[in-house]
Amino acid sequence: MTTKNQELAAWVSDVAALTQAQEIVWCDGSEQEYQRIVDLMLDDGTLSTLNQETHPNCYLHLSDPQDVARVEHLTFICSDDKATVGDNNNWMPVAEAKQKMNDLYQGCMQGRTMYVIPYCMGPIDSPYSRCGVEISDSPYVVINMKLMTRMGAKALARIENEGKFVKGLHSTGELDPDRRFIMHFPDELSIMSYGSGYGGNALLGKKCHALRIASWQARQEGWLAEHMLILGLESPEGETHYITAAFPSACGKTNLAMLIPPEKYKDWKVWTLGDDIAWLHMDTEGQMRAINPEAGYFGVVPGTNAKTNRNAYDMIQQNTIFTNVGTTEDNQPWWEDKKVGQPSVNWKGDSYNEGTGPAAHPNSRFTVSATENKAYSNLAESAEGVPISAIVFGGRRRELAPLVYQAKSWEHGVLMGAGVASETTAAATGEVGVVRRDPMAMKPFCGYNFADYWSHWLSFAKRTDKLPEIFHVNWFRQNDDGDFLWPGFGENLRVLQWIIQRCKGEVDAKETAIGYLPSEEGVDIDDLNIDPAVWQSLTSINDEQWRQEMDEFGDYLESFGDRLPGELKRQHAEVRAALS
Ligand code: OXD
Ligand code: MN
Repeated sequence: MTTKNQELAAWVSDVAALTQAQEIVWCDGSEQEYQRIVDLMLDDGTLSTLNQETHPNCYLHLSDPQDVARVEHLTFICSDDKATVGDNNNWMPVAEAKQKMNDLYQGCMQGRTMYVIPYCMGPIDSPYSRCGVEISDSPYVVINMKLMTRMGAKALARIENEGKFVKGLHSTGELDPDRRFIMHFPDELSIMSYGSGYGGNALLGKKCHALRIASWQARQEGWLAEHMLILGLESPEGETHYITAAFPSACGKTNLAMLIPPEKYKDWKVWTLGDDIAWLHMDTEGQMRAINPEAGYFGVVPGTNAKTNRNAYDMIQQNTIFTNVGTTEDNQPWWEDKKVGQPSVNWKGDSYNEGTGPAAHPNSRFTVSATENKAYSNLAESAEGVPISAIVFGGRRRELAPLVYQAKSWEHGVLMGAGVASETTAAATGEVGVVRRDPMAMKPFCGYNFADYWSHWLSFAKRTDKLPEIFHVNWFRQNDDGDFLWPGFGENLRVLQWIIQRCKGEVDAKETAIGYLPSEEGVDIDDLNIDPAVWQSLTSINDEQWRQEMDEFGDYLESFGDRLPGELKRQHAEVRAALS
């Protein structure tokens, strides 16, 4: 296979010359190709077979122990205007970054196969979808891209028709952390990644294209590229509302997107459209619609069990690539909190001993096609996407943020999103458990200055009067002993139900300085045995703590200087004044 697209053909041959690849393989995305590459990896030991009786077509990949997460400190946005990139990103001038990367790529694929991977982010026939081509020397990338995107011949055909695509060049290099960079060139829609084979650093369709580059394009073209799940909530009467929700990495987006209603709500149904990324467009009627650009899940494994997420647990029993989990004596995948089986080998391939660290790396992952999910909505394949009723922001906060509250307006909702802060997780290298500001859960992913990004969000208010309602949730409140105050998981449905009732104007709420909170009877918790004092603290605010929070948040906003939209300042001042 080659291509009719001159630009693509020329780029492929330039890269082959630069990297001195031994062979070029154009990926067609077929099942046979997938199997062929799996077999090749089984042969060279970069993949191993898991127990095929219990886990048919499941494989295990153990990454380099120094390459287990996204590397935010080595991730750069390169454009000649530093101010446009903003202090929320690492910045490098284009020429310097290109020089650095071209030096690294020089001859890096000698003796290796260079795969050309055309892919489409979003349904292949959707006007909202965008295509890209990743060139990579990693077979692991090829099989993951096959599960995560619409990859291969159909994507190439669309590229040849449209003529426009994002260019992503990736080499695992030597996997040396000192020779590792993830560079983005939004002005020319290109990405260069070197030195890591892991997830978001290497599967360039995901964070690099669908968020960092896409957020830049979205600003220019009037839409939003967001770190959000998309779900449909169907009532017993058969009415479905669609919700998007933004949470920082490893804060339960996959669990929420696949929620199984508790017994009391068994006639309700949650449909999954996406678990990580949403592209939001306004249609000609002024309705915001969402598509999921991805076609599969790259989910965090630890904690997934039959109780916490039955759908995900069932989904990963077959046709799944596991990365960095442990294994049992009989070669089944094993991870902390799986609740069944015992580990015998850990994620480094060594025999497992209690007290020498977890069996599965905390950021170990499953890669699986979305079609394996029983709750997958066929509307995820629809070209026009789904209409969004509510946008939910959330973070992992031990204290402060109530279980749920609603913004008073779109503009106030933008402030709420900008105010997201969360405890860090193992999804990125660095300290875990420290609260950091993570506006719209986009801190690692917004490809341009947050101040301009907030202006862009605010601008939607002028375009339509049918915008979604905005909410904030916090499933992670704890008492002094570290116990969670809210049961979470399936019970979160009760909060989603309140959210939809609020969107429909069916239920009253308490007005507070920070937004509308559930009134006494607002959320159905009758059968949950929650102590009234606990419920009271989940659904009220501590003015003193909030004053402090708003002051810190205000300082953070001020750090964006003159670019900070006046409207956001006004919204902040209003909330702060109401707390005084
Ligand atoms: C992810 C992440 O992998 O956010 O989705 O890190
Ligand atoms: Mn994510």
